[in-house]
Amino acid sequence: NVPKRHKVAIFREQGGPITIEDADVVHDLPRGQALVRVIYSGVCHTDLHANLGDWPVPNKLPLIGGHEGAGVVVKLGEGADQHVKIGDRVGIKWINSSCGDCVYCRKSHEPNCVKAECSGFSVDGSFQQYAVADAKSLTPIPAALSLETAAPLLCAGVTVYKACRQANFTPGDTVVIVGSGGGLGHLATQYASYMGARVIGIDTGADKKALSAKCGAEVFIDFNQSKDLIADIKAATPDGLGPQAAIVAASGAKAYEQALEYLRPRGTLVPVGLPPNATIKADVFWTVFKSLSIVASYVGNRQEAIEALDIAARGKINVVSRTLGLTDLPEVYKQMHNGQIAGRIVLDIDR
Ligand code: 8ID
Ligand code: ZN
Repeated sequence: NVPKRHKVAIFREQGGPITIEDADVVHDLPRGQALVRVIYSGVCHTDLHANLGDWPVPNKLPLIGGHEGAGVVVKLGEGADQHVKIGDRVGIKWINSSCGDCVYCRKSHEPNCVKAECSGFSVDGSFQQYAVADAKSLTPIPAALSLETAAPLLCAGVTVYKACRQANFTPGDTVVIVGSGGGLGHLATQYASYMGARVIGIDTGADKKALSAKCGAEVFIDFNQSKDLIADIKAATPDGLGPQAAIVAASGAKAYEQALEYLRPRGTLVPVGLPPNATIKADVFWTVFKSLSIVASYVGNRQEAIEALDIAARGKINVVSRTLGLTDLPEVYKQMHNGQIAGRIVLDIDR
């Protein structure tokens, strides 16, 4: 009882309009693939980068975006039953498939797989009612999480959970979350707090200030109001030496500018946000003299996805989202572009 036609949100050229259209449902599933009835999908800033085409890697065109899809398995390709069953509640994350055999997959670095396919980028994603995905790469959604709550965890949650794990802090250390009021940032603030960090949130505006506090940030600094960000951040750490780590989860290049300067000696910068045409400038003398690390973090593997959702299922993470309809996607991109979204927007795919 899977229909022949369904609703999709699609664009045909970089920067082109998003249109809601009827399209054929893929019924002929390749080996190892599953058909997922998507119920909700989060909207990540990456989806906007893909629409605008502002990254140096090309995406598929025309493209159905989306990579925070939560739904139910409705059909299986040959062999997919080794991984999921019909009726399973599953998530479609950014890594749609990885080969499993390359040197990176063998070491569990699935995001770096030489043949990785990305949902809503190199293959069609979750902004459609029926999406095809590699069965072994689907994330099981724990019973304690609604599909609506699980959606933002499938990219934003997994990504910042992994970033926190790579940030080299221990309980009691101070960690800066740059972009603490955004989709990734509000979850990073919570995962870092859960792991024992004292969080300084950086973002702008009253909504994002309130959200950062609600997510556990002890201090909030508005980057548009601070006259000396480096001094303000250092002053907010107990010994004045600066934070142990800075996780940059902002989509603007400015967010990276001073991070290496406010870190304490032996601190770690974790680049996560992906502003186009941005560089990280590291003064060689101070980087060496302060023994700083730069540890970039790119989504997570299947196990990290399971762990990120499990922590939320145990009530430790509060996803802050607002639900709109698939037809609202163009408006969501407008608001996202203008920095007006605190937390995450989730789309009800049937609306
Ligand atoms: O695996 C990865 N590395 C990964 C995974 C998922 C997303 C990377 N990303 C990237 C996205 O492509 C995007 O570039 O992370 C970035 C953030 O994604 P998002 O959280 O989905 O975006 P958002 O909800 O729009 O939040 C961004 C926040 O950054 C703030 C904004 O105010 C907003 O709240 N911000 C900006 I723009 N500039 C800032 C600055 N200079 C800043 N906050 C502090 N200082
Ligand atoms: Zn994403």
